[in-house]
Amino acid sequence: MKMSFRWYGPDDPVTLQNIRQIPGMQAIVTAVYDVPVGEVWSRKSIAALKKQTEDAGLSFEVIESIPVHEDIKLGLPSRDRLIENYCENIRRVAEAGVKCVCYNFMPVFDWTRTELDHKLPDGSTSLIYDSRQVEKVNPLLSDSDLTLPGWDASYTREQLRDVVAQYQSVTEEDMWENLSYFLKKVIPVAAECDVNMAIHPDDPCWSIFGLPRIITCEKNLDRLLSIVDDPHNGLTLCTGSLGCSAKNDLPKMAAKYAKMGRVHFAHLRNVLLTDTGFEERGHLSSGGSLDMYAIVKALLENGFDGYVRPDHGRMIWGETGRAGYGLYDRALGACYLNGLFEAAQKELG
Ligand SMILES: [Mn+2]
Repeated sequence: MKMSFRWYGPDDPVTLQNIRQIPGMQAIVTAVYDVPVGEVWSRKSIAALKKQTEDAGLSFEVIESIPVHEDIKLGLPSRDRLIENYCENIRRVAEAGVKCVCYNFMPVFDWTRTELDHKLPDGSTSLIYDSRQVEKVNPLLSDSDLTLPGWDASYTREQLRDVVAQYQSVTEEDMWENLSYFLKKVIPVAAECDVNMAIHPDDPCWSIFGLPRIITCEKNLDRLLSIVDDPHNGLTLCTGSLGCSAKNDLPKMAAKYAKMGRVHFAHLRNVLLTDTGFEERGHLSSGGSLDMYAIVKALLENGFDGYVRPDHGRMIWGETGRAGYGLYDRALGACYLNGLFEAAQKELG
């Protein structure tokens, strides 16, 4: 297991020096943010990130993410050029020593929450999802005042309406076809560069606003892995995203996919399922609905040797900043996960 931490680049209020001081920290998870989605990353930007990371004593081996342009997910004719750019980005990060690339195939919205600073009983704040709020929102109505926090600010309301409208005729089967088209071009390049592609599950793992979402459950993960049966076509096991649905048995899925050698990256965090959705909580098992130790043990028992990172943290101790991505609670999460891995390793002997 290689412990890692997401860093949003030089503008991130959480510094590389902060991150380095977390016990057991080895690698940084980052991305180039200075070009629009779909374009080729400059070697200069990649090299600068690598240098900053390595100067801080951390390794530059995981990218999260190289985002997939909407035209690829929609299967538009422009996708061939965009997929070629995507492949070029894989080649370029591989040249810089990157071993693992996290990405997702969610239409329009990377993740959806209804509140980013929900106050928990202990006074900390976290991200929550309440289906009653989501049901009130219709992104197709551009004059609606209702929006959700965390929506991609690079879209105007009209652009958002238009891109959501484009998906109205796209079925789940269409999404599978578009994902297959993408994987069949991208995975051979990743294999050639020995970069492990690690798809992130949809968050939450069900359809919202009528948008087709397919990376949601065991059956669909099986299908994804079979599209290109190559170890470079793998998963980011995000327990918080898959764990939003009680139907997903996370220890079982961790065991199964680790055994297949397809878990390259694990986002390990807890969620508390509620009657109307879920709340993000601290990482500890007793704080939420997931048995984090069972998940870690299942990974280790089945030969997992990939990257791990704590995922969204609460805001604690008065910290402010990017929702889910403060320093303190994620650092506590990393320490807790280190403890689970140490215990599971000793138990296995
Ligand atoms: Mn995640």
